[in-house]
Amino acid sequence: PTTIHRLDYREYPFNIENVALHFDLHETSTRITSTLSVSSKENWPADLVLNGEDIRLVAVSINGKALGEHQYSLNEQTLVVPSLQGQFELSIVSECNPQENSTLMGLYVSGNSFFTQCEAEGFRRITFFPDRPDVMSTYTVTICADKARYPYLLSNGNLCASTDLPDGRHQATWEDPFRKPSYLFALVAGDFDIREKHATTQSGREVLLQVYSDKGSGHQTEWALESLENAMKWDEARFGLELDLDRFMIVAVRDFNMGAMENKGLNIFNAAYVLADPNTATDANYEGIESVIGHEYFHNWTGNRITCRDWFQLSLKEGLTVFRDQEFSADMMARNLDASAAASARAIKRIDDVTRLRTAQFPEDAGPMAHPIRPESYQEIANFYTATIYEKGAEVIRMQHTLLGEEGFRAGMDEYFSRHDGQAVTCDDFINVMESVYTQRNPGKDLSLFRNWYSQAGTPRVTVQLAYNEAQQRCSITLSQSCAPVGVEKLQNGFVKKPFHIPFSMGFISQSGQPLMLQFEGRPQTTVLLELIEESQTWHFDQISERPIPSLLRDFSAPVIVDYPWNQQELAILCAHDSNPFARWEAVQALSSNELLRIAALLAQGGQPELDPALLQVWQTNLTDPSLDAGYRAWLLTLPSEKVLAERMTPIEPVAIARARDFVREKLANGLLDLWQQTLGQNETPGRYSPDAISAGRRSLKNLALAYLLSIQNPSAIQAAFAQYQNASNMTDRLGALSALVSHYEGDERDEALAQFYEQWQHDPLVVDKWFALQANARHTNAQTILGLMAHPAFNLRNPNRARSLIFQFCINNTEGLHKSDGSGYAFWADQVIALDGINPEIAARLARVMDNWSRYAPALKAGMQQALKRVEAHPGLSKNVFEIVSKALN
Ligand code: B3K
Ligand code: ZN
Repeated sequence: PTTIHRLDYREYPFNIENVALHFDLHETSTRITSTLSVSSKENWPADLVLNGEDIRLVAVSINGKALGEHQYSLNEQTLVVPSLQGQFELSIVSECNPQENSTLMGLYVSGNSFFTQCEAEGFRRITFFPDRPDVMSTYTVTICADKARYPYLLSNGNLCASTDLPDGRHQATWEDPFRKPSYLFALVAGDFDIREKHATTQSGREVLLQVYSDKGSGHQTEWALESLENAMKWDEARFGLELDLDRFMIVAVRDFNMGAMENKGLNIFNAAYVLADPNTATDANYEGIESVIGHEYFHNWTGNRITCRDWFQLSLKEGLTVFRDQEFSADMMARNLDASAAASARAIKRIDDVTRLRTAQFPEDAGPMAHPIRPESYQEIANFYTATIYEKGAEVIRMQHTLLGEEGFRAGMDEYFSRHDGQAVTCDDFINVMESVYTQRNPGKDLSLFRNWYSQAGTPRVTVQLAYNEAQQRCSITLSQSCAPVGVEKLQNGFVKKPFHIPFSMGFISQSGQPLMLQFEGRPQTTVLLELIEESQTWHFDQISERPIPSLLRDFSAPVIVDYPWNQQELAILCAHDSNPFARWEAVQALSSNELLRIAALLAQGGQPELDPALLQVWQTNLTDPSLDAGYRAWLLTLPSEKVLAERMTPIEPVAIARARDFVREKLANGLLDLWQQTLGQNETPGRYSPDAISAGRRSLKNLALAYLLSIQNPSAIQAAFAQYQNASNMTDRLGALSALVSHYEGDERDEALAQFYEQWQHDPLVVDKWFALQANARHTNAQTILGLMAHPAFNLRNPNRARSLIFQFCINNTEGLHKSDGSGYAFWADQVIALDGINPEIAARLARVMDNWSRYAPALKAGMQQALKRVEAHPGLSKNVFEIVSKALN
């Protein structure tokens, strides 16, 4: 496979002003006629290179004259018409087979409808075209199809004509007035339920918002439509950005490779991020829907109006749009709350996002796929829709927000649109704009070192030293940064890493738990923002009357790992008193991680652990502190995940980590039995279901208490769990109870409940996914169990949601099942990667990444993982998607 390098970018030599597409839709053979108005950029001839994959060329003509086979060259990937110059009209007729398209890229059939997915390189599976984001054109699309089966024919922009045709067919023509790259093209044809609403934009234009979903699922789209309207209002209020089309459509599809896609005016969504009602969707589902609907809607400006010059710039739109959706969710969660509840709602959102970063991105940044948020090279771009591009990309934008402040950041965004609207640009263009605002507001300072966040991979480590001089009443803080080479950086000779510009937010807490006032930059503050730009820098704080406890990296002001040797007593004070809710949670994480890792190490050597009473004390304080909201309390009382702990263990002993968590969970359950029981009873949410932050927080705390109590097989809690399962009025409670039972209880009633759950919900695919996922994650589930479930009539490997709910859940989350010492988990993984690769390489490559960090595991496991990787690598006919992942892992 060839490697594509960022520095090899060359402009496309032609402009394509307009694209007229005509689709004659048939399930097994769709004919597409594409007419392009082309003009050369230069005054000399150039080859016209068009991408095309898995499609059959029928005819090519220029200005109406058919080209003979000797006038072009065609291979598996490209159609080249040599030596063209000036202005001309190019017409291409081609055919594809949507029914047989299991890759879900290009044009495909799902259920009884047609859908498209073009980002990143799917348009070339529809027609021959320069399928790259810097070629921007206006599109006119005509769709013809059988009217009875496909009454709705949708594409981007505005509907301008529709007519009936002979033979029961009909056609519709859509025009998108905005220039766009091919990856934003979309087409949908089928029969749907529609929920719609007229809304007025801030400038007073009336727009139509629509949500299309499977026949019979229209009652599940209320939340999606509400979220869409909220997103529209939010982008106006926070960024002054208004919807630029007369209509905005969202269509839900059951077969989809990822979450959703921001096609201009016609977003196509995985049904999992659209459909919800209280009985079938959990609080987490409601939150996910709001955030993904926001994300895709926000792309209209950050992605569509201003797009990427090339795919190396992917984080330009993704990092920025994730930052925007995170802020949207935080604002939505904090809406209508008093100041303190709003602060904890925001902290919860931040904790959630940081947890995702630590679970998915930190390991990526330490492994064979490590790459900067603007990668230097790739073999398959589909493999680079990563946590680094998205989540770390969002952190890099957030740091700019922190350095510029809300107002400065908004000024920068305004300037970005005024300079680049309608263009395909680079990350450098973005940072140049932000730097112009930063320098204006901070004369003499610039963002030159900040740019290293775009060019270097790896998670920097910031080591903190504190020196206190009692006589001078002065406390000095020294920050030192380091970041070892990772991924491809290790292969580059003489590669030297440059320092990062790190905004480091911190405060001091007194020994009695009070926040200390610091004199900094001429004013008193309890939280200060230090800007670390050198390898090591020291700051002095005066009038500090006692040795303080530092509260570090407040609100996670930079995506780094902090090293500071707090002792357990200092941590305990922070755990109970830090006035920054995020940092308080961090202290609990630090304290409990230390304890869990100590116990895991002991267990790995066959030792007998004891629980440090300090941990029990912290849990007790946080269970009873009356100032805490339920949702925030739930986060404080949740043990760090296996994945977060694994990042701190060398070599990784996954089963010891799992056992240590069991041990600590049981101790905390037994030691605080009454408090857990009270918590269970005090957090009911009677009345009509609402997904708001306060109610969702109560449910999460209650279900957490239930899980603790079931971990020790507490008899009354088992009864309570069955009662909750039977009587639940919403899916969060029903699933909370069932999952506590499935994870911790072995009795027959467990299987009865599972069977009953399936019986009741078998008609709803998203609930059936939950049913598979529960079992994939259950204790005692092994590869054999999963193979058994794969034989269930409801299982279908071709449906990505189903594959994810069973196979991915098992391989990603079921530590003990995957790492079975007989190697059965690894063999299962290899078999499934190979099977999926024959169907859908993009999905197969995602599963392949499970083994990324194999070399960091304990020797006995590592050998088995390597062997499984080698088996996949040697499989004949492997896709370039999977090949890139496994070959990099083995390198
Ligand atoms: N931009 C799409 C992702 C497309 C991924 C294709 N492999 C969804 C999003 O980030 O909004
Ligand atoms: Zn996106």
